[in-house]
Amino acid sequence: QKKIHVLAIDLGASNGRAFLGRFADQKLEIEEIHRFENRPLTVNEKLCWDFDSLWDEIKTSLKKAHVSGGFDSVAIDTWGVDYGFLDREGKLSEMPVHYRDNRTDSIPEQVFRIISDFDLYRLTGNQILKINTLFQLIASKKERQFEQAQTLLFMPDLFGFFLSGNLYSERSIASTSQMFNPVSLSWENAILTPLGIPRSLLQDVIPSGTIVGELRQELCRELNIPQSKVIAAAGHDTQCAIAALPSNAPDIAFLSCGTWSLFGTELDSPVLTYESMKDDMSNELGANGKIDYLKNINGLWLIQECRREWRKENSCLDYSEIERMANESEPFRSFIDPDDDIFSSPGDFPQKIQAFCTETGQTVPTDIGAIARCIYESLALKYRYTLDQIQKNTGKKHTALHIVGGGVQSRILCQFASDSLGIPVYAGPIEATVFGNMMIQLTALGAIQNIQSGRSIIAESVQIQKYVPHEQGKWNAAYQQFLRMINKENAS
Ligand code: LRH
Repeated sequence: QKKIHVLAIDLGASNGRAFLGRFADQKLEIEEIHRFENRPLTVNEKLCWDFDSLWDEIKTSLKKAHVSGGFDSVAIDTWGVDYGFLDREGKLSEMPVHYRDNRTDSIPEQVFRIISDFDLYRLTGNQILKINTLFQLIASKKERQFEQAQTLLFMPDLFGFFLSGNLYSERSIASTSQMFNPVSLSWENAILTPLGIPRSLLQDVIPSGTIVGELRQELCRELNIPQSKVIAAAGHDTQCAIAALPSNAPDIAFLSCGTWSLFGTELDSPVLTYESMKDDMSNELGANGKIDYLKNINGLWLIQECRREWRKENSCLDYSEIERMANESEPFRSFIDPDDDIFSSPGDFPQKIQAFCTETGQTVPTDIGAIARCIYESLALKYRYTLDQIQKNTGKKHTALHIVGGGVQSRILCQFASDSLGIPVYAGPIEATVFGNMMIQLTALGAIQNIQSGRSIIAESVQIQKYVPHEQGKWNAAYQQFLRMINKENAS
């Protein structure tokens, strides 16, 4: 069989990476060819994507991939919800704003006066989060950005336009927007019209894994590379990661673990009940057309932000050292709700965690180990809270959890997840987003049949680490303590 080369470019919260995949004889080998920073810029007091530098890095990735053996196709994925506007000439009309900017702080409440939260949920299935595209768009509208804008493109589609010159809206990323109906698989006019969002801004939606065109000729000339196909894989990084679950067992519980913790399971149809909305569950479209019924939980962002602060004193502090200190700290002293609003924007997290513990009448963690332990335990307990909600809303029972993504490297978190849930955890692959992006490209190219075959190939080619639950009695007691804290918080 001829070798097929695919290039996956993944723009993540801490950095962007380009990987070249070589596929032959039903085996996929991946090689990292480029890594670069992806830091937000502050422009006019707004947190923005550093679009120009990212576009330069993408071009460097294309050149490096050419030198490393060339590629038949390329696909870009990014985090969900963010977008950019093109003007009448097809030029970027503003720097795309980063969802961590606080411009949407009071927007959801303003929107609920026109459409209730339950109507938004029933029509889109998206967990109501102030970062969702819909709320960002209302902020853009208030800032009069619509005046210049002719076209809205979600970030992976925006880079796809720069690569191919074609306009489209890939389905997985559209389904993070709170404007897309997961049943009719179309933009939801019952939301767009009353909120004054012109349908003409939005592109027609195409399924994940569509070949959208070829690299633009001028771009190939500029970089001195041959043409190759541009594919809309799953534009949404989470959906790439889920496509790479190393198992085809039914009713898998998964955790796509990185800056965010996306905890959920695959379903054939969405759950759009009031109870599901109250449980903060999302229904997002997977690359295989299934519904990913999941919760967005603030993930290793909490540790990343603490480390940023601690590094001001100790510039060498790395994650393994933080985990070692957490391991040596006393268990179950205090818990936070990882999704409390104070943890949504950056800045002095150790202090924020201490403030949360003070306000909830708990022991205040003072050193690095105690704060980190509080975070890891709280995340693991929030996973159990979420699994209970999922099982209640779907009537299904899950007997194992698959963890994929960078968080697989956090052994303490994988172990605590198993302990807290009382089920085995299978951890790996770390590079799930890249594997998934590539498998979806290979499906589009006809080299593999479907996502299911891709998952079998991944299961055979990567190492999976198994964790089994320990100390069940203690974790059950801790969960009761966590529930009391979280229910009190929700009530207040
Ligand atoms: C994870 C992720 C997640 C959310 C968030 C904004 O990277 O894509 O699924 O959408 O970022």
